[in-house]
Amino acid sequence: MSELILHHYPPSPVSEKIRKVMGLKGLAWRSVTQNRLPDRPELFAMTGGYRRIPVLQIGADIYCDTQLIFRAIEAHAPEPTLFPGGGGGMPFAVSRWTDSEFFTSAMKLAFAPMMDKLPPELIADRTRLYLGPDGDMAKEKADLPHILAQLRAQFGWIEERLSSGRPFLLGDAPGMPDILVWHLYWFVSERYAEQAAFFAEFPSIVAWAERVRGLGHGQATEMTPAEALAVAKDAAPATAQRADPRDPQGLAPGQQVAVAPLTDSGESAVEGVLHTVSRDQVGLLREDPACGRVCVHFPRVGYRVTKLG
Ligand SMILES: N[C@@H](CCC(=O)N[C@@H](CS)C(=O)NCC(=O)O)C(=O)O
Repeated sequence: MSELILHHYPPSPVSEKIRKVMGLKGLAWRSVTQNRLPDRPELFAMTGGYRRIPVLQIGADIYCDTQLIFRAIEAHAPEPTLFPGGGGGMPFAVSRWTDSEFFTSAMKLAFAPMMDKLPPELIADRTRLYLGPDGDMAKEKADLPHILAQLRAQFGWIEERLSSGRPFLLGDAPGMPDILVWHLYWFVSERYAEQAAFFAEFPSIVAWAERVRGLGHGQATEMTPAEALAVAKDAAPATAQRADPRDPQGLAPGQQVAVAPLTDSGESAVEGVLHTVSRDQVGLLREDPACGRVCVHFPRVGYRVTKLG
């Protein structure tokens, strides 16, 4: 069976979700450390320019966005499940909140107070990416009390849930909702200097976080970006063609399409030939001399698929 190859970088909170999936499932995986700024030629050759991190690679199948990476790893290694007690579906809805309003509040707290100590090009890049063309991190820094009020209320919902005494958000076993919240707890606790005072009013969260921390990250072995590219080149996409006659856009395998995020973040679209279409994902075939033929997978929610030609 092909190895799980995760393209990520250590301070990436969104990647921390997937590292924690590896821990929850006790998986062995290959770790490819990418640059923190988008100088990632080997990865872009495979994805066709998808800007974000993390990306999961299984042979010549490339999975973009954690929404889809959760599903890809669950399919690859079903036990222990990310959805204990039949808790599927809903965690993806919860992820729309954790990845948007909750993430934005945490991101502002992680970057704004520290902005003068971080490389200006990193601040400029992330401000554009997360806050759009009118974003202004200095303004966010001046607005810290408001950011804290927003974040405090949202962590408060989690405290309320955990104070029922169950060890994890779905009950007795850890699952995807724990990982969604963990990555924001981790982001704030790693970056915000006053984090201990901030979390002091959330004893159930602090105790839960130690349980989630204890799940670890599985067993990672490093691989270089060039080695990962060679893995793709030696493999063929393992995904079978799939059509969906009910697709509301009339998307069908064989069509030339572009896939782009819905945000106003200045990210470029990825182009390819549709190979799989379903209610919640699409897969595009692409060719690049560096990696041969690959299938690049995207979720539907949060992305627009446009037919070309
Ligand atoms: N919706 C994406 C968001 C990914 C994301 O924003 N990741 C951050 C890193 S934590 C990123 O790509 N930042 C810009 C970069 O690293 O180039 C997902 O769930 O995977």
